[in-house]
Amino acid sequence: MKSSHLSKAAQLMGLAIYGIGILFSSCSTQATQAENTDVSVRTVSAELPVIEAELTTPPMVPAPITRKHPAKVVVRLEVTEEVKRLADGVDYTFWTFGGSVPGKFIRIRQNDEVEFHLLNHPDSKNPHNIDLHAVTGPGGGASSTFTAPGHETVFNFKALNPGLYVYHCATAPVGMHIANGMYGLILVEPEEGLPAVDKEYYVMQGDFYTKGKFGEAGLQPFDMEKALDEKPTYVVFNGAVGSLTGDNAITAKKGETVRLYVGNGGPSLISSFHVIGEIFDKVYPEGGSNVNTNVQTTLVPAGGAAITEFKVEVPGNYVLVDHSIFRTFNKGALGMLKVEGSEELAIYSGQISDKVLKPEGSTIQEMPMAEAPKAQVANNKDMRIALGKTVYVQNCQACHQAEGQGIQGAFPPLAKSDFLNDNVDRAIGVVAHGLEGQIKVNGEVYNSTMPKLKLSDEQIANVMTFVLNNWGNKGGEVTLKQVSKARASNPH
Ligand code: HEC
Ligand SMILES: [Cu+2]
Repeated sequence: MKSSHLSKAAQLMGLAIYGIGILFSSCSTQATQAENTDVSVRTVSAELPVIEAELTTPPMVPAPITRKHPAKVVVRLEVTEEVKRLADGVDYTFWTFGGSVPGKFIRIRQNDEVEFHLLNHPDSKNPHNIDLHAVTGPGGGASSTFTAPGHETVFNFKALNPGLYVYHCATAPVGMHIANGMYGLILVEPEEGLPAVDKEYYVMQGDFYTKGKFGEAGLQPFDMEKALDEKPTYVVFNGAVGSLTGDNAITAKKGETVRLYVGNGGPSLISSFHVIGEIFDKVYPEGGSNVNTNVQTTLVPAGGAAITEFKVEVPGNYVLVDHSIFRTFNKGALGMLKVEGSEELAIYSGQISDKVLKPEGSTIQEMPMAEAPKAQVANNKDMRIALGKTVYVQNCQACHQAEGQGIQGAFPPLAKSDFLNDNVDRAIGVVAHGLEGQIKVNGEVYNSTMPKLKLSDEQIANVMTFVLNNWGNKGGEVTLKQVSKARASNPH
């Protein structure tokens, strides 16, 4: 980033106020540090018990507070700038509070006095500060915490208001610091505490702006133009595509009550937070003290939060989404809650029947996508299999299912498919062109439509290699040559 670019951006974003705050703070912070090395001198109530705050990495939340009195809580949060995974094959230089995006979860009690230490790792290239929305006072702490690389600043605040609050960096250009992942949540429990629940999790949405398209491989730089236009490339929960799916999914057991502390770092988008297949029994809208009951979707503003609670009565997978739904299925805002337990057929029966209603003259649909994204290039079979798995999860799994088992009568199996194993080139053609009409797979007749997906040759080679090397299929590697040959041949 050139500095001229930054200052232009800062002006465009109307950040003059923050800029001034930072100028003042950088002077005053240095002065206080020089004169006053014992920070506890400035603590208001020296007789309070001193507690070192335990901070957690998302999606975990610190244990509920059981003490019945205020304390002096010492919070130490270290800023880092580090390259981490944004999506499979896609890296990004994140700026973090505590090494994760969102930053570490802070849990305190109303009327606690917090001694807040902001550390900025010596390897950082930029100064940072912190504005905690739980703070009453100018800048929410930003004007007291401007911290150069390798420095540590300290300020105290008293948590007057209970609630769930966002914290974020407020160093110019503020939008860029937030867009790089500098946000997190701080919970100020009311004096009487929150009602006990069985599971608590920390989920925070954020939008990311990369030079490359969604899924474009490599280390992706921040794109200021896209950020100014508020057109994110990625919208994700907990800092990366897939940070709450597969092995990273959050879990509960049937009958448990789950509480989600939901934040939205933005910097730009408002989240329409929803859990598919659940109704929030309770929502504390905007993280405040009121409770709404029986809510389907709750708005979480940029720089805002909400607490949602629901009892999970039926086992299965529940999908966390931003119901501005292209963000979920095309930009990454998809999480998963796995609920274990025995079936609950009286509440949810599962499918009872399925009849085919096929309009006359239906044709193969093309997935609307401008052009296939540039995929990461595989240089051996193992890499093809690994990359192909991502292509499969994103493009095929919805129909052919997680283990390639298909759905009887609707989507043919890819696992042990004779159609596939008997003639791999024909199967590649199916993926390249789509397929319509009657086929027989493992003795079962399918007469349905597979859409033509916009995939690059590289992606098709990867996904077919992945399929061939899983679920009892015959193995082998699909080459780019095979794919381009299949593309050139006539569709069935
Ligand atoms: C929207 C649902 C859908 C998606 C997405 C989809 N398929 Fe299919 N696929 C089908 C249907 C339906 C058929 C059978 C078409 C017919 O009956 O003519 C099929 C057939 C096939 C076949 C041949 C039959 C068999 O079981 O061996 C292969 C191979 C295949 N798909 C692979 C893939 C791959 C790989 C992807 C992802 C890149 C994919 N499909 C994505 C619905 C889908
Ligand atoms: Cu910052």
